[in-house]
Amino acid sequence: MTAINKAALLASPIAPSQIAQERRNPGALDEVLRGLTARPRRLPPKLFYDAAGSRLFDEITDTPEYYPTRTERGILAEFAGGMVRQAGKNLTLIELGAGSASKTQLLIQALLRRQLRAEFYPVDVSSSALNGALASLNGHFPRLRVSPIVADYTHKLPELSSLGGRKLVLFLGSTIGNFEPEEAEAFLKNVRRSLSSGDALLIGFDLIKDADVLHAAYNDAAGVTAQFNKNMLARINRELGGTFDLDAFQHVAFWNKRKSRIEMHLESVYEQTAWIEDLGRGFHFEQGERIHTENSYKFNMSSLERLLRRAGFKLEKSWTDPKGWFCEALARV
Ligand code: AVJ
Repeated sequence: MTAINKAALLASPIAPSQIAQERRNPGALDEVLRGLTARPRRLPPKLFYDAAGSRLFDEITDTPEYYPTRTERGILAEFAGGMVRQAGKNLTLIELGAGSASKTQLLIQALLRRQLRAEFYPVDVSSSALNGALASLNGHFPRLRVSPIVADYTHKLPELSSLGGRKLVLFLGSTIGNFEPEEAEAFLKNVRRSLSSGDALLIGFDLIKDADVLHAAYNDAAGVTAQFNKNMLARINRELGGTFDLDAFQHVAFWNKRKSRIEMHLESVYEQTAWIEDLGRGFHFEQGERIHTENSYKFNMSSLERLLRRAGFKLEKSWTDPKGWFCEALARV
């Protein structure tokens, strides 16, 4: 058994220890404490994605305002064949931040038209999202072997060197936009180091566009994004014994043109103190004080090409939609 298969078994999404972990989460304690005592206050976006948060994100992708997912799906639907052909023969797929892997099916389909069998290693922090991926893929693709890996790939990438075939790492959905520019570069350097010459990366970038379109995508009329943002606090309540009143915080999202990013914050509606039992302390908020929960960086062709080059990749080919709203880039080690 290869190292990665062992890891996949150990990190099995149905391990009882992980069910217990959804109630009390010591791993998150340190980051929550550091973030809430920092000025300005912040919480890391990966805390969005527990079972409820992953479900809410899927709901966001169905809102009429949130264009990235359906735009990227359109690009994949049209060009998946060309993408896997460009990547090369005998591919093994690894997807970082796979979530429910719904867009990936388009690439898998295209891949299985070119090769008899394939292996797919979806990696995600959310075991419930991976469970969904596993269930939908296993029935659909008998020639695909799926080995899910529950891991925080932002801290440590799974060991890829023992995998056979030419590796194609997928990093879809513009998740790269959640990293600060220097973190994005360091992260992609890490990915590069775990690959061999000839391996490839297929990465999705959300592109800079009209400010109103960007703003609406993060302020949907149905309020799903607001709920998603507040799930961060709901999760602290559930997992760390917090007393955050979700009605006492307001969802704030806006386009920061100078920094080329959407910012999301939670703003205290009035002066208040929230307690976190597992930290044994309270946190005082002034009226209007914000917790910065997410940045979502947007790119243009030259900024994405530069990022890839600095990380040691060569942009080989890219695909976009008719409006030029989203870009799928194939980069080679
Ligand atoms: C999954 C990081 C790409 O930044 O657009 C959606 C997350 N945040 N709505 C994004 C998100 C608010 C999303 N990414």
